[in-house]
Amino acid sequence: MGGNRITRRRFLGVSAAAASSLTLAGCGQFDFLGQRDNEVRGVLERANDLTYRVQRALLGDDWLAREFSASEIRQGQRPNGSTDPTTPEYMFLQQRNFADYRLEVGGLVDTPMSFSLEELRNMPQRTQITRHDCVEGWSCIAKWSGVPLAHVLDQVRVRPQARYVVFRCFDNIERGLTGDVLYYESCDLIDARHPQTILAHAMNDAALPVANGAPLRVRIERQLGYKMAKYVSSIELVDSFADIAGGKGGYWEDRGYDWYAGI
Ligand SMILES: Nc1nc2c(c(=O)[nH]1)N[C@H]1C(S)=C(S)[C@@H](COP(=O)(O)O)O[C@H]1N2
Ligand SMILES: [Mo]
Repeated sequence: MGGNRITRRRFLGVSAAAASSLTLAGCGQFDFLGQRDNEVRGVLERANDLTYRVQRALLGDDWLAREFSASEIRQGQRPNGSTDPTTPEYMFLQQRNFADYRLEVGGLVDTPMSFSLEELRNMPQRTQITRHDCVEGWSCIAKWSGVPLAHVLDQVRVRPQARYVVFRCFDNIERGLTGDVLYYESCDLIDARHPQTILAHAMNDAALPVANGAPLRVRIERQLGYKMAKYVSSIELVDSFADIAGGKGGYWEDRGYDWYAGI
């Protein structure tokens, strides 16, 4: 990677400055934010939006996350969050070693489709050794293999109105009296079509373990760990995620984390 990488920390400085000038100058030159934001939304959320805009503007859409060599894989990928889903749908599939699994892809597409694991494994594959950074402060280098999400999106033909990809997951990250809360995530189409964004079915040269998201999890290598949905059951193309769950685009986002978690 070039010597010009800008870290998230430096961005947050830039975007905090941008956010305060936004407050002073009003929303004049940021009308695209004004359409979605209202007065109640916090400055932090604007700062996150600006982090996103600034990162896109300064770094461009195409830069690749750093890749490592096999000798830099020091330990297994540390499982985090859900590690053993107990929803009936998941346990049923797990019992049969995911032979009946099908990834559903729908929403704003011309041809909704579903794919078996074998079909996904027979598509063009990409393998990459990358570092996973969890917001809790730990990192792991691991090798991931799978089909580029861009390839899957091309099969179903994404409609022009689509802006985001939503990943729905099998795992009940919360088990409450009122029912299970399922994990979900989302990204924009720039990250969805990025060459390192893959639907991974293998990790460190073996089938993806249950603890790390079997049978399929997404890798979005330029963002933090919580964006990388495990146990993906379906993919939906949408023009807004305002009406999904808490409306912020992900399980952790609904609980206050940034939607754009660029590293
Ligand atoms: N479905 C689902 N995906 C998830 C999570 C989760 O709890 N459920 N946790 C997230 C978080 S916070 C991290 S750090 C990574 C952990 O991935 P790993 O268990 O393979 O290390 O998965 C992310 N994706
Ligand atoms: Mo995480």
